[in-house]
Amino acid sequence: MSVHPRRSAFFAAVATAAGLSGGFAFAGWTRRYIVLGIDRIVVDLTPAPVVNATIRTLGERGHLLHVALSLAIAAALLGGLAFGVLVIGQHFDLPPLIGALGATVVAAVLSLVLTGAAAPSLVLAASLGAVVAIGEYALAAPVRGPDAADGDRRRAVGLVSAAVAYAGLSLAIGSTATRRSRAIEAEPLPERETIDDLLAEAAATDLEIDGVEPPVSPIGSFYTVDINSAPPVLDEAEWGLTIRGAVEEPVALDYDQLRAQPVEHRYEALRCIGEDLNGEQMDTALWTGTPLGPLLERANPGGEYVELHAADGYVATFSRPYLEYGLVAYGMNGQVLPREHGYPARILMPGSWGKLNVKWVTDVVFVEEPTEGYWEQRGWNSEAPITTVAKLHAVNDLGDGSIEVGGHAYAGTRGIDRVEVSTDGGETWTDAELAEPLPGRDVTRQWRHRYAADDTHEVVVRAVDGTGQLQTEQPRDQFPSGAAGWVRRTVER
Ligand SMILES: Nc1nc2c(c(=O)[nH]1)N[C@H]1C(S)=C(S)[C@@H](COP(=O)(O)O)O[C@H]1N2
Ligand SMILES: [Mo]
Repeated sequence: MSVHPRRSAFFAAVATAAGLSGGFAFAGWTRRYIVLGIDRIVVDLTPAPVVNATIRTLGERGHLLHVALSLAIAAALLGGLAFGVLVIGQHFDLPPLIGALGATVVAAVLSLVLTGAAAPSLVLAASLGAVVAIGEYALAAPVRGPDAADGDRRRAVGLVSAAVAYAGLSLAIGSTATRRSRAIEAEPLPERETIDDLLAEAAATDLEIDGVEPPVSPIGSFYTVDINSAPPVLDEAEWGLTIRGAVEEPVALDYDQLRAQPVEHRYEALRCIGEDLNGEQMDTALWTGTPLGPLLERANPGGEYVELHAADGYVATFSRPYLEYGLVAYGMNGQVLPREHGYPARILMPGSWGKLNVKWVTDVVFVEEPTEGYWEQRGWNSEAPITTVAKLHAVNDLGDGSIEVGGHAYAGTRGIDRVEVSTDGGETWTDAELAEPLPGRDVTRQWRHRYAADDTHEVVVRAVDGTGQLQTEQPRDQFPSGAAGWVRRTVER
């Protein structure tokens, strides 16, 4: 029998769309979806120079790039499979359904291997197989007669319309599945009144500058940075934390035991070492958890270096003193820690870049010799001191000829003493107004400055940290130790 490559490609494309839709309907945007299974491998295999160049040029949007690539790979694999069985079926004149069955089995196995999730894999495979079957029948029994071309087109349009409807429905169902996967059923946080008081206290320090985040970032606008494109969905009943390795007495805690430890509420900032100097990956939250110190005392570690392991395959490494004021956090801004930020628990360590603050943490492992974590293997410096920065996030025209500029300043545990603003490109400097500091060792601080201006001018901002050290003027790229320099912006008049 003759082979119809173009018509086979058409059916293969529709089968692919149906498969990817069906799989999404069941899995949602989670690891159970084939695209994210592939994404993990793509991220793992991407060479460090490419990862670092992407962070530098695209920042957070870099995610879109590898997600798009993973989607393309998934489509190529499924499309190639569907096309292959259709062509082979025609070539060898196989009875219909043989190819559909084969495609279904292979797609199911492929998806299962990539995601470990049976149900979404079956729905994906069955959706793909169904369209392959339709293709097999259509290719085996082409419409004949004078209206053949018209009949073909009508069938094609019908099939595409059905596929589009199926995709739309899958998208809707899949979004619900995504939302459901993010939901958490855990005991609400204790000491509700204390938390509310602390949140109110933070809100009271807000300078309320248009375009500048409040002192404590709401959960929805607190940045996220992950090596994966969807958070792992962990079950608190199966989760546990161990402190082990070079310790005298290994410690193991399950979720209930963690929640039964002494409670601490703490304002603490996180900032990603990969962010632009004036980037948005810097936020403060109010965290609830238990101090790591007493747990470490129980373990009595001998090793001088630490590895933190997490359920998403992430590892952070650093030397032991960082842990001294560590917190095992299970709450954020009065909520049970959201999945995006590490549910069931994450470690927070004052004075460290965001990347050491491991989410979905499972093991604290003490070792005798330094080892390399996920980002260290890619060339980043795990113990680089946090650079001092004053960000310029808002330039507001107040309408009466005056201008308001503002943002947040941060210097890790050194704190912020002063922020200086220049409105003449750095010739002269004025002290900015500072928000009352949040009571915390490692927090961001809002600043604001208002002035009159008639002409176009350049605003420059710089901070002085708690040790009296002025923010370095010398610009530096984020790789490998964090961005430095002064933020400048031309204001047009
Ligand atoms: N398990 C795990 N922990 C992690 C990461 C990760 O990818 N996996 N990313 C790190 C990085 S690079 C940063 S900047 C912070 C971001 O924390 P957030 O997403 O809660 O803001 O988490 C850190 N902890
Ligand atoms: Mo980061």
